[in-house]
Amino acid sequence: MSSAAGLAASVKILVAGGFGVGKTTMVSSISEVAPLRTEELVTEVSAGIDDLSGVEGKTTTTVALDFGRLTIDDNLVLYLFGTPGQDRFWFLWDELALGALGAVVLADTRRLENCFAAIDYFERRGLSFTVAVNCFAGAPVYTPDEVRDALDLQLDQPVVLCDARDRASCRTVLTTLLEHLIYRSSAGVA
Ligand SMILES: Nc1nc2c(ncn2[C@@H]2O[C@H](COP(=O)(O)OP(=O)(O)OP(=O)(O)O)[C@@H](O)[C@H]2O)c(=O)[nH]1
Ligand SMILES: [Mg+2]
Repeated sequence: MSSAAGLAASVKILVAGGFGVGKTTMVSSISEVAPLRTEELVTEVSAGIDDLSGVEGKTTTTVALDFGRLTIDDNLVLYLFGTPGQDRFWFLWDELALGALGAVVLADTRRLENCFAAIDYFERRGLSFTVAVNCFAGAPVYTPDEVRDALDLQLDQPVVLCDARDRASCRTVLTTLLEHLIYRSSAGVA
C-alpha cells in the first residue's frame, strides 16, 4: 500500500482465475474509469486446449491484462489488474503480481478445477486472496462452504458468490477481500 500526507492510499489488486471465468467482465463492471482491455480474437490455437463449455459465445480473450480503478473512500483507491486466463500467458503473472496486496480468484462451478493454478500461485507467494464464484446461469449452485471444502481451503479463507456483471456484487467481493487483508495483517499473517 502506498500513501502520502493528504493523498489516498493506492492498493494493487489482481483479478485472476481460469480461462473465460469473467475476469475482464468484473474489472469492466467495477471500474470508475474506462477500463483498459487487451482482448484479441480466440484463435484456433485454443481449440482442444481452452475449455469453452458454458461460454461458447466467447470470441475474445485477454492477451496481456485488464486495468481498472475503484475509489473506496477518501483514503483508499484500488487499482485492479485482470490477468490473462490462457495457460500460454502464465509468464506474465510474475510481472502482474509485483506489488499486489491481494487477489480475487474467480471460479466457475462448471469448471472449478480451472482456478487451482491461481490458488496455488497465490498460496506459494503468500498473497492473500478471496475466492469469488461467478454464478453463471445454469451452473451448479453450491454454498461458499461447499466450494471452500471442494477447493480444500482453510476455514478462514473467504469464499463469496457473485455476478461479475453486477457492480454492487463486484464491490462486495472487493470489500470481502479488503476485510480479509485487514484480518491477516492484524493476525500478523501478512
Ligand atoms: N451469464 C454470465 N455470463 C458472464 C458472466 N461473466 C462473464 N460472462 C460472459 O462470459 C464470457 C467470458 O467473460 P470474460 O470476462 O471475457 O472472461 P475472462 O475470464 O476475462 O476470459 P479470459 O481473459 O479469456 O481468460 C463473456 O462472454 C462474458 O460476457 C456472468 O456472470 N454470467
Ligand atoms: Mg479476460
